[in-house]
This record gives sequence, structure tokens and C-alpha cells, in this order.
Amino acid sequence: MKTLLIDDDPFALAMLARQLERLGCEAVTSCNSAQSAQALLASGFETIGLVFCDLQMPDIDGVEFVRHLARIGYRGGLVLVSGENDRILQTVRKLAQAHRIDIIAALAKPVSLEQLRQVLASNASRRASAAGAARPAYTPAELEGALAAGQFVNHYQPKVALSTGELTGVEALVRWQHPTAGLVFPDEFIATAEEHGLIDALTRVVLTAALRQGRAWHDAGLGIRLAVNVSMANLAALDFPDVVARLASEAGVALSSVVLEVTESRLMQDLRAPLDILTRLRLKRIGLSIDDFGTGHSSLAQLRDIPFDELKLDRSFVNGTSADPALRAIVEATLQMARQLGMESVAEGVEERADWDLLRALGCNVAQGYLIARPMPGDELPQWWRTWQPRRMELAGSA
Ligand code: G
Ligand code: G
Ligand code: MN
Repeated sequence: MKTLLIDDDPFALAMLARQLERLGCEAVTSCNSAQSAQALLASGFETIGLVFCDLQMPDIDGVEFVRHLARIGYRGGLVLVSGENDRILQTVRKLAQAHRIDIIAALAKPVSLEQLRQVLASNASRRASAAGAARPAYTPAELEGALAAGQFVNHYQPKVALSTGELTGVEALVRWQHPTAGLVFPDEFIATAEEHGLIDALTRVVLTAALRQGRAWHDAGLGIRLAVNVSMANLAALDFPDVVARLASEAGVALSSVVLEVTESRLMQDLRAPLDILTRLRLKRIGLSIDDFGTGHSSLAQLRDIPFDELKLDRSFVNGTSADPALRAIVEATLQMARQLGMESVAEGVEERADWDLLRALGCNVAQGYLIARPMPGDELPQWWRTWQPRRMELAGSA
């Protein structure tokens, strides 16, 4: 695998090449402009496994070069190296990610030998796993087979009150217990299910299992709310609220204990059916949560149009918010808005104690994330609940 370096500063270029050679990197090619790099790539880039690119360059800058890499379908790793401030570096990093380029690091100049050592190790392992992961997506027929064979199972992730640490509910997250591939996560099959008319059947399976599990917990003394994910594609059949009501009644679960977390992955043209359905769900006292708030189409327009009663702040704002003033400002403003709209606020992706403490201080109602618990099979919840009690005291006691 070859390594390509691009920087208009000859000293920085020579320095980086020397460091990489010291670390045992053999085929290193240096280019003093993005133009010469593009010419080189035009004669074949399949053998290039890693590119280091400066941002500030006179003719073609780093942003344009990232765009070029995406256009030609470059599959290797990318490291951004720049003297620009961190905000700019992080923005270009996000841009590269959005282009689906495998970005290994964004480094401020000057780069240390230790940083380069880490970059090389991380790139080597990512290239190896990318080679292994090149498996075609599951087909609609495979999903239909899995539905018929009952291979979808729910895991459940606790949602707890930030003020007391009390368990208030769980979110059901579907997994496919695949006969040979093991546990398959939803990002590998939800989109296919949505595109091929299988999402209604899948949601019904998830909902039915969650309601049955909820009833069992209730009978064992754990009365909690059950959240199930629905996509906008579920909100086309006008009888959806009646289906939910019937399934809940069959399971013996009150409708006020059911929450539907709605995500919109694409823009809806015709809002008539979704608005009809969502309003009738609320009339039945079923909870409606706007999921992944702040990303994609999960936005202010939806808050204006749809009677949500819970707002789930996306984990990209939650995670690390205590250490990042920009995130903190967004979280604070969103929580205040949720309060003014009379909505419950839920922070998802809480992984660190510092973020928990800040969210608590800012008056966020509910937290969910690895700090509290990972998603788990339903029968593990009572055991988790017992181990949670002392931790709950510790997390909610002080601060
Ligand atoms: O744990 P995790 O990898 O499970 O979930 C990834 C994403 O898949 C989440 O954004 C979640 O909203 C979505 N998801 C999980 N279960 C379901 C489901 O039953 N239906 C739909 N539509 N999405 C789900
Ligand atoms: O529905 P939705 O996008 O909101 O999904 C929850 C997803 O987030 C699931 O994939 C779940 O496994 C994942 N998740 C839950 N808690 C955490 C967390 O603390 N950190 C991260 N990175 N992911 C989480
Ligand atoms: Mn969700």
C-alpha cells in the first residue's frame, strides 16, 4: 500500500516524509500541489492506502481535493494536516465523512511521531476490516424469510430520570438473530425493509414483542413505559393507530405506557396521512417522541406541525457536550424550547459522567446511553435494575 503526501510547503512535506520513513512506511510519494496529486491519482489510485493532505494550498485547496477524492471513489484512508484552527479542521473532517471518505485523523501542525504512529496503526486495521466488510446488503427476500422464521428479537435500553435516576422506560431496539452471521444490527436492514414494503410487518413484530415483555415486567413489579421506533414509512396506513391500540389491549398494556419514537429519514411530500395518524395516536394517549432531534429532517418544522410530547436530543449533540461550548449552547437552547413547548426532554447517547452532570444541571428530564446501560435482552433488565440502584444513588445523589 502506498502513501501520498500533499502540501505546498516543501519543509512540511520533507519533514512528514522523513517521519513516515522512520516509522517504516516504505512507498511514500510527495506532491507539492493538489494538482500534481490529482494527475498522479488519474493514472491509478487503487494501490494508495493512505493520503495526508494539507488544507491551505494556493491553487486547489484541501476542501476541493477532498471533493475530488470522493468523486473518483477513493477507498483508502485520509489524514488532514493543517495549521488552521480546530473548528475548520473539524468541519472538513465532517465534510469528508459526509462524502463517505474514511477519515483517519485531523491533525494540527506540527505533527508528532507518536500521532503518526497511531494514524498508521489505525489505518492498517481499518483497511483490513474494510476488506472483510465488503458484504452485499441483505435482500428483501432474506428479510421476508427472517420475518417468517421469527428471527427478529428486541433488545431494550433503559431510560432514566436525571433528577432521581429512576427507571422510567425502555426503548426497544430490534436485532436480527441471523442463523450464520450472528446478531445483525438495524442499520443493515431497516432501510431495505422501508424501501420494500416490509417495515409495517417488522414494526408489528417489534411492537408485539415489546408489549408482551412490558406486560411481563409489569407483572413482576416493574411498571415502565415502552418506546418503539417507527419510521415515517409506517405512517401511510390510516389504520395504524387502531392496530397499535388493538395490540396493546391484547397484551394488557395501557396506551399511556406506549411511546412511539418517530424518525423521518427523508422529506415527506404528502403530510395528510402522517398528520392524521399522529394526531389520532395522541388522541389515544399514546406518547409521541421526535427522535434524533437536530439531525436530518427531525427539525423545527416537525415540532411546529406534529403534536409530539417528547423530544429526543440526538447523541451527536449530547456526547461530549460538557467539554464543547458550541454543543452546550445547542443543548441548552433545545432544552429550553422543549420546556416551553411542554415536552419531556430525553438525551440519548450519554456516555460520560460529566455530560450526565451537565444535563442534570440544565434540567433535562431523561437520559439514555452507555453510561446507564447498553441495550440488553429483556430478561436481563431486572438484574440490571438491581445493580443500577447503588449507581443511581451515586449519580443522582449529589451534584
Ligand atoms: O441500537 P441501534 O444500533 O440498535 O439502532 C440503530 C438505529 O435503528 C436507531 O436509530 C433506531 O432508531 C433504529 N431502529 C432500531 N429498532 C428499530 C425498529 O424497530 N424500527 C425502526 N424503524 N427503526 C429501528
Ligand atoms: O433510535 P436511535 O437512533 O435513537 O437509537 C439508539 C441507537 O444509539 C442504537 O444504535 C443504540 O445502540 C445507540 N446508543 C445507545 N446509547 C448509546 C451511547 O451511549 N453511545 C453511542 N455511541 N450509541 C448509543
Ligand atoms: Mn430511537
